[in-house]
Amino acid sequence: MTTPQNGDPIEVDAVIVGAGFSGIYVLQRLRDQLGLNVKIIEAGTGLGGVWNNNVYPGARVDSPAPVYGFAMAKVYQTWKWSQPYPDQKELQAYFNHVDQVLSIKKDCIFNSRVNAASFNPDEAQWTIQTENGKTVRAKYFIPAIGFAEQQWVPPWKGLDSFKGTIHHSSQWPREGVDVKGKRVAVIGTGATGIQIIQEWAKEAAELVVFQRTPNFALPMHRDNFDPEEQRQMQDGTPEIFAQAWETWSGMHTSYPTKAFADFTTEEAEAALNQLYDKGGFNLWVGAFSDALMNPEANRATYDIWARRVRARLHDPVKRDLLAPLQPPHPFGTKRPSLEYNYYEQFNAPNVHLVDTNSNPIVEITPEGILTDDGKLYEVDVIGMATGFNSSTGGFSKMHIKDLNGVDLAERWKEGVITHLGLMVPRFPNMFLPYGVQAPTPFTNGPVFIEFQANHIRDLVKKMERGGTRSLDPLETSAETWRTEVYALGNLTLFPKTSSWYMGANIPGKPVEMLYYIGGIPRYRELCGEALEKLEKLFICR
Ligand code: NA7
Repeated sequence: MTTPQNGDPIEVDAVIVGAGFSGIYVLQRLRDQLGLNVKIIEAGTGLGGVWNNNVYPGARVDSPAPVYGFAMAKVYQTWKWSQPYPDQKELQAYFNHVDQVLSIKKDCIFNSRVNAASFNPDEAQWTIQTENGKTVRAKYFIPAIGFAEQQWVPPWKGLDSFKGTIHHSSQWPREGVDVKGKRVAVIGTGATGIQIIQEWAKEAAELVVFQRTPNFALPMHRDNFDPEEQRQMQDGTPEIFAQAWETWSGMHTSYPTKAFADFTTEEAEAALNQLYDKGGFNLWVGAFSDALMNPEANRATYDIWARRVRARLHDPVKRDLLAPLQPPHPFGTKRPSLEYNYYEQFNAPNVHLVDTNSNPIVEITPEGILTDDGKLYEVDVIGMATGFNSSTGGFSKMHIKDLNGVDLAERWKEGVITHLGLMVPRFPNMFLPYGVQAPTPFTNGPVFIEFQANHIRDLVKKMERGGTRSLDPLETSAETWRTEVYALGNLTLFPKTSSWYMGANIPGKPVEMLYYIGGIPRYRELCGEALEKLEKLFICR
């Protein structure tokens, strides 16, 4: 690495943007296994990505330990998880542990947001700039910004006029928000909304929940591990990772092999009830191999879910809104969340539910939230859990330019184009881990990212050995990949639902299958084939 003089650019081999799981994995692979000079540029204050930034009440991962973690022995052998579903504080401590073991922070530039990147084909170099005036040059450019970089707040009239405070989940004050004795509202009932609601319902004087679509939430069994369980888990971790590596989603779980038609009604109900009781994402994974493709199998799954949840709710109006008899969309085609006592909270007299599907929010006034029926809900604090412009949104402010100066955001305006969700034609030497058109949100992130980091390492190694200065996929390779992503999506029920998987939560965003549903093992095979056929599928210069 060249030592910069008075504002000269920093020169390295690779620049990664983001110090979450992806950024750390890629740094470790390129730096420690290939010996490259690598820097991470991170907008936040520390390691962890969303686990450093998302400090809203109740923030907790819904993939279980230890498989939601790094698979390096020196990391897991020296760390004990205290909870099956670790909360944000434990994850933050975990990332500090990761730093102690892997020495990550020494190669990070914190508090710096990338706002421009362009590739010079003559020099085969990326120039990356940050808002605070830093310039870094590198052969490889790896935006590892996750899928939740760009928050979404519906443009309601009057947002700025509110006299109380509004906090989006991704920009929560680190010192917390005291809601004791206050009237509060939560807008949105995705994974985030559910976590905030579970906490605020216990503390606030009145909580008003604004729900547009019910979340088909599943039980999270989250009692802390005892020392014996911790020891057993640590001993079993290598095997758990090895098993997770082979599954469709990178989770340590088994997948159904029998279709719905192979079950009697009684057998199907028993299997579904068992999965509901088991908790976690087991019911999402399903009792039937065709649960996400066959409307009948899907409906049977929904009916058991609704029956179980309805039994937990006392108020008939809330019951019909939270777990209606008719599903508003096929089960599992919006991401189900995990809940602990979400439904029981609605039995408390201070927790109110407003259906914004039939009665939308029309305005935020100085006093509170006004709905279409003219009713004003007066509150002191609003928790905005309205989600993200997933995956593509985060690139809009990075101004990444292709060989012809075309912005990536512009390139994707009419629909995403990538090869294997990892590279984009005309953006040479740029890799997008945990990105769009990859299996990303259907996977347990760390396991999937480990594979992608290995694949990036292997591509870079091959380039370095072969003297390849720049590599980007052919347009035809990317077109073929998009066709594959769409075709697989169309075999499922996902396109029937307006979800962020389809880009449908953001007005004006093209509605398309944004993620690859073929699972990690198949995706891995395809990446392996691509590595073998570089000259056929890529432009190698
Ligand atoms: P999500 O899952 O996108 O949830 C956003 C929620 O906000 C969802 O319930 C939306 O209802 C609701 N929403 C969005 N816009 C509106 C408007 N205009 N009016 C009313 N309600 C609205 O985001 P999360 O932060 O909960 O979770 C993101 C991911 O992070 C999650 O899946 C995990 O992987 C971690 P809708 O369903 O669109 O009707």
